[in-house]
Amino acid sequence: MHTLPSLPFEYTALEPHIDAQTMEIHHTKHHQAYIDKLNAALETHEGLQALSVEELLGKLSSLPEEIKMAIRNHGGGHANHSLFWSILGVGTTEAQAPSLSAKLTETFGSIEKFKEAFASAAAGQFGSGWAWLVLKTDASLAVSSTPNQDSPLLQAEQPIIGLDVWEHAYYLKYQNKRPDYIQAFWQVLDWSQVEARYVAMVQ
Ligand code: MN3
Repeated sequence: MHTLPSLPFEYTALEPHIDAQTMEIHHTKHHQAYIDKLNAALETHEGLQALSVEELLGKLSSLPEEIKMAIRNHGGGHANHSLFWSILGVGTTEAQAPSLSAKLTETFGSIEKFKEAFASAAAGQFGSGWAWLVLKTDASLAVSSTPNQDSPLLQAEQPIIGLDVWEHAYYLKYQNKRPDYIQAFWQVLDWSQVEARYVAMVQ
């Protein structure tokens, strides 16, 4: 059984950038619903119950047809939100991500140019979805976006930073102003966590 991970901080911790009510509903209702539906899909597939959600997404094409869509949507939702919570925090800067910062500067020209590319992908994702910084199989970094709950793992890309741009992630505070929410994200991104993710991937 997949279970809801607890947040490493209080629901109020990201105020005023992400409000407590949004965080609580997002975590206890939206994320929990993906987990419930993922578990329901796996109920009759005992052989798959021991796999992590990342393992399931990585082998989606070989899974039984009748659960592929559920794993893609609800397994993706579980993996994406688990990552999202883990990289949120307050009061850090890219100085706490020396290896990743160096690679971002090499790839995009500067941290500011990376942020512009990421914000553009997040703003440009039509409808619901996610913006990503991913590590590709050739060890290069790329900014991308995916619709719905599609995980970069479906393309064998490893997500380092993910930003939820579904309206449920920001509508209570930001309404239609998605770009303001995207800018606020930089205030609550925990660079030490994304550094740890990156280092674990490349070592
Ligand atoms: Mn969400």
